[in-house]
Amino acid sequence: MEASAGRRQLLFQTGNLGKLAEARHYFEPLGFTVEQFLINGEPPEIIEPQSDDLVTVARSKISQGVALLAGAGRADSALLVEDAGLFIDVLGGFPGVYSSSVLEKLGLDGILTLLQGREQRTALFGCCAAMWDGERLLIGEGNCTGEIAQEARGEHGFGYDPLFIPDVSGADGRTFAQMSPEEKGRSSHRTRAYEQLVLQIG
Ligand code: ITT
Repeated sequence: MEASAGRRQLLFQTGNLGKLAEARHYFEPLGFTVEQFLINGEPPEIIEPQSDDLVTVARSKISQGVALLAGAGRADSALLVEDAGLFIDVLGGFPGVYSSSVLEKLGLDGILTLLQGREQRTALFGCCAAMWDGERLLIGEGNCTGEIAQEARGEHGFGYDPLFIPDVSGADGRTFAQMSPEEKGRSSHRTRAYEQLVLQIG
């Protein structure tokens, strides 16, 4: 891992600036500088495999990313990728690994419409984070269970946050988007996945 002035540099291969902000929030106090991985000023195009498993998708993203790093002569840099998804029980786990395109095409209102009249609204947010530390591939997984709100609420966060009420103590029925970044960070699927990664970093 590259280090400057005692801080380690971590490149995050993502096009999602909400994820980037949360990665910075988590890793920077641990002594990392987190930068978005860009090639010619753009996040590199990554082909996501057809799979209903976050780990398979994250592994594919990191191997494509490491090949790009190597092509850029930076194979010894540390690289982070992740794949996340919202799995709604009554919809058989939908949108799951399709969360990104479903959010783009149906939006939060589309999810609320699919759940109209449903009492059963339990869901799980899952995250698989994969890190290349310059020598080894590390995998961390994290989940957060909760339920889908009756309407979108809150201004913080990104993506599905206005719909997701985590079932953690102190949430008091608030969505992730109604919580500060610190509060979401205490219990999120992403934090749990990152915690597993950090345990493996040398
Ligand atoms: P990448 O470039 O990193 O792949 P992405 O936005 O495509 O970014 P994912 O496939 O991992 O990322 O995420 C699936 C969708 O779930 C996407 O629309 C995200 O905005 C959303 N999402 C992921 N983590 C979330 C979180 O913590 N809170 C709310 N929505 C989240």
